[in-house]
Amino acid sequence: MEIPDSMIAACDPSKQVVVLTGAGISAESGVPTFRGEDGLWKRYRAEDLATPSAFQTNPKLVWEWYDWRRGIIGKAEPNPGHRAIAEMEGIFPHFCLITQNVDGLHRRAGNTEVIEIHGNLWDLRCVAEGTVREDTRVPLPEIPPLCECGALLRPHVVWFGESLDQEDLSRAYRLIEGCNLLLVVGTSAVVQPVASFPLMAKQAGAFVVEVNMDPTPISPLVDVSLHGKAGEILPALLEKIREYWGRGDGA
Ligand code: BV8
Repeated sequence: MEIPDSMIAACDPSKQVVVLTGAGISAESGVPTFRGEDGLWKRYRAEDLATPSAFQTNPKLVWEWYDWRRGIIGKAEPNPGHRAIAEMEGIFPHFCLITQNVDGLHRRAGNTEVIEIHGNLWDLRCVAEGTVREDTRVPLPEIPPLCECGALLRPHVVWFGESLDQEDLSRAYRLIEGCNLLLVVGTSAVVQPVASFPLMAKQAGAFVVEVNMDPTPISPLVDVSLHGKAGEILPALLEKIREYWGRGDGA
């Protein structure tokens, strides 16, 4: 896969860089994507399980799905794609990662400037008190888990039909509208409002690059589309940036 020089020139380490990721960045870690043929749970669509009404109706079923996903993610390791994005945080002084993923693998890879805009499935929230605690036990000892107050605990994620955290969203909008370079990795770009971020960045004058196995609805609007596996493309891109712009990490 050829990475055009025009793209490397846009990766100026002095620039404001935003990386936006979706489930595709975790695919090479063995974490099923949502809409791929490996489908998160063949019998159900994510849109039918990751909703407040599904949880209201059958908290046990929704928790079985999340406990199953936590089991897979708990055994997963960050892959070279995650690690390349973690290294980018060290090269670009003005860097932020916005991820739709709830698996926590970017933080495990070393990223600290991260907005987990759809939450994190290792955090549990009391439906009555709103308090949040991290619980990484796999499997959970009881399904559905209960708070000390007796109320249900839910995954601290944003479900379909739920609004995103306002602070996260405002920060993400500021970053998207102020960045010079947006790298969009491994997302089918169908879930709103995040799916509109690439167009917003483009309209604000950013150089937008897509890394995906397949074309997506945003492919016609990006400056460069790199088709292939994120775990292969991102390390190659990082190497080219280092060659073109100097080591960047002081090496
Ligand atoms: C909102 C957390 C305001 C949970 C997720 C009707 C009623 C209510 C709302 C709506 C409605 N109709 C539309 C909406 C809006 C809705 C929406 O967008 N629906 C879609 C389905 C049309 N959005 C919402 O509800 C959002 N809230 O709008 O609030 C509001 C409030 C009330 C009423 C109206 C509006 C909340 C959305 C958040 C949902 N939560 N996750 C959990 O994970 O359990 S979304 C879920 O999808 C994940 O976060 C996931 O990340 C995200 C997006 O999917 P992708 O990450 O893109 O994953 P996908 O599998 O689709 O694609 C993977 C890609 O990777 C593919 O392109 C593939 O080619 C590529 N790939 C694969 N392998 C690789 C690779 N690329 C590179 N390398 C590889 N190796």
